[in-house]
Amino acid sequence: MNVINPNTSNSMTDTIAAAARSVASPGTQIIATNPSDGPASIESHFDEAVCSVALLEQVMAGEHAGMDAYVIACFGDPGLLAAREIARAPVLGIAEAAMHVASMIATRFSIVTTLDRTKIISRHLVRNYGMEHHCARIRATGIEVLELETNTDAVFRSILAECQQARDEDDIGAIVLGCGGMAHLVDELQQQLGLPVIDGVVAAVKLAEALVGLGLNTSKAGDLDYPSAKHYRGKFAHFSPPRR
Ligand code: 5HY
Repeated sequence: MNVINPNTSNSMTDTIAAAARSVASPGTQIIATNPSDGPASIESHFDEAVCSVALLEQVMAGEHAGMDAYVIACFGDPGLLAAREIARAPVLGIAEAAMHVASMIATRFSIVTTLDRTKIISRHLVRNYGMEHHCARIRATGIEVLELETNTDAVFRSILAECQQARDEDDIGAIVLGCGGMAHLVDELQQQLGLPVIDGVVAAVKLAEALVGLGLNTSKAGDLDYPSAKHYRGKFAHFSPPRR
């Protein structure tokens, strides 16, 4: 299973890989990667657009290597549908996975994410995934993504504080963490909060295993069929969809 961190932070990929391996079944090999080209962190629509190109190159390479599943380990689920178009194997986004898992164990959840400006990205996903009924509120901590790797004590305290407010004010049964870079904080947060805290990385790994276990691949009937063959020019020529 290829767990792709779409930003270029190797250390964040290590954090994500550790979380993925902590729940992977014995037969599951976690191959954690990140592009070497693109944004160090993804905190805007522009970051998402640019990181998606390198992300799709990783999926193309995975298809040549016969990968059996992919996880897009960024809470914006950037490039998810495009990745599904070029992949035979299942592709899971951590936001989609976390929200679905949360909705199965609680009727309402809140999302606690990084910067205020990224809330709209989560809101679009809540709507796209039909989660408006379950998602009580999207809260931002004001923490930059890469801060998650630096002054951890201060970061942990402010995430905990926002989660406590969500628990005490939002009438919810679970909290969804809004960044792949928060994967290592789940256990401590859950212990201190006394309610389920969902990390999308581990949720996506287990859901991907379930789809593989069911023998299900990305459907090629309809809009997720392979892109029709055509010629891409210039530096994107290698993206030219082949004739099948
Ligand atoms: C993430 N950005 O999971 C998102 C979080 C965010 O680089 N990895 C990133 O703030 O949208």
